Amino acid sequence: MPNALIVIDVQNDFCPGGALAVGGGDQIIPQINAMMGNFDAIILTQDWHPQGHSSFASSHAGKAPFDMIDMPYGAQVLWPDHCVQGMDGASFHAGLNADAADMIIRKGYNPDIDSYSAFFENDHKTPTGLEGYLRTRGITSLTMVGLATDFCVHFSAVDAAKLGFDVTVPEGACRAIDMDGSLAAARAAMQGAGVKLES
Ligand code: VGL
Ligand code: ZN
Repeated sequence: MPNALIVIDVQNDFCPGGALAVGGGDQIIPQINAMMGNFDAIILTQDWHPQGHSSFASSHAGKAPFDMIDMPYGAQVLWPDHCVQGMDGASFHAGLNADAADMIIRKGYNPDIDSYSAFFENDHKTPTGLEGYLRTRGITSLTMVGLATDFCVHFSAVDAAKLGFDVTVPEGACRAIDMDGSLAAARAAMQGAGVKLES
């Protein structure tokens, strides 16, 4: 059965020196590039926010990065401004073999809703279209790698498993933000949804 490698958000802002740097975020890149030959399809996701996005702390008076806020769709962590459309921080890391991608899916472009998952925005309803792309290509098995384990990889993997895809997350090819136990919670949620965690 056709399989796909889904590379989540390996962008400058999530790598050391970036606006929302994930520790060791760039260390996974050689491994991800080396995996690409083992899949029928390679899909990259790109966090892609307009200026003033509602997930940015700077858009909310009196709020600081990593504060929480209640949005109409649920609780939302507020982030430093990151991955602004067209800015260098939103570009894929130069070391990533982005030329190998069959498909690049952008997310987080809706000013009012964040989108951690590659499948649905954070309202868990609005689709990105990735499911249709995978199904029309006959892809049933997904391996998810990238940044960050506890946010975008986590939400993408859980949604994919709920949609019925066979999902594996090799954790060595991911790195986490890990705030307030978020990595442990993400691992439990992924395992609970039937995602296979590998080293
Ligand atoms: C991400 C926080 C905000 C991620 C994206 O890629 O995990 N995290 N936007
Ligand atoms: Zn984001």
